[in-house]
Amino acid sequence: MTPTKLLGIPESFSDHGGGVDHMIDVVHYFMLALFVGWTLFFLYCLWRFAARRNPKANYAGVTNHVSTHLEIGVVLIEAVLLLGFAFPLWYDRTDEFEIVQKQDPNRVRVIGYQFGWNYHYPGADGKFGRIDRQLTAGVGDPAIDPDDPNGWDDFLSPSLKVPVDKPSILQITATDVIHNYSIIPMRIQQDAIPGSDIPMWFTPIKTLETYVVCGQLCGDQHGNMKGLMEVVKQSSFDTWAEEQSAASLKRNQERQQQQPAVAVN
Ligand SMILES: [Cu+2]
Repeated sequence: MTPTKLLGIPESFSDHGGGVDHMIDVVHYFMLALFVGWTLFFLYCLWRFAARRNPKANYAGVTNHVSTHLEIGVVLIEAVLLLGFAFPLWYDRTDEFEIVQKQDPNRVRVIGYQFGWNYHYPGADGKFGRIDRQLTAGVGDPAIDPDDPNGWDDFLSPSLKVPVDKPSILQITATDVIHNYSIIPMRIQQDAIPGSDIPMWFTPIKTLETYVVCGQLCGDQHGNMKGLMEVVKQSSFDTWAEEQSAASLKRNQERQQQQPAVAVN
């Protein structure tokens, strides 16, 4: 029974999740060792310095350096945790991001708002339409420039759908206040900040249906920001994305035709 299991942390379903869980386990074993060690020390002190064993006060106090050595030991272990586990894990993630960017990942923009998540997919051309925050139609709007042809096949989704065994890069933003996009089963989260587009990435290793939540208290309905997430087979993801993209393209082309021709001189 590892600490992650004991604490009821949901199972990990991402490629890098095992590393995060290992880190959580190591920290908890260390905390357990500290707890047991300091408790024993405390009990020893109660016995060693009890009034009945020491009827006369000793003004010299402790003369050995055991506690100093213990403290140094704690500092060393903490340094090992930070330099030996946390930094390499972080380095791995940031270093691999460069590689993942070149591997034709699945890309999605995530727009947080009070109180929900909106998803913007680039469509069949793989290119997002130009984003212009001045054009926003309100809270949760992805603010796609309707005049940019790259955006005509883009489509929106009220839930997140990603293919299994393929890296997904999510660009996280918000339209009102700071939220935090958290996918606990993927062991990943990122603040959603108005005006910023911050990437986060992960590779799901199993098909499943799960939830995303908001990890930042953002208002009275914060608790309702639970959103559906589906990890599906690549083939069914492709079918879904193609359908959505084609429908969106058709809508946008019709809209384009309905618009009165602009006089060009
Ligand atoms: Cu929120």
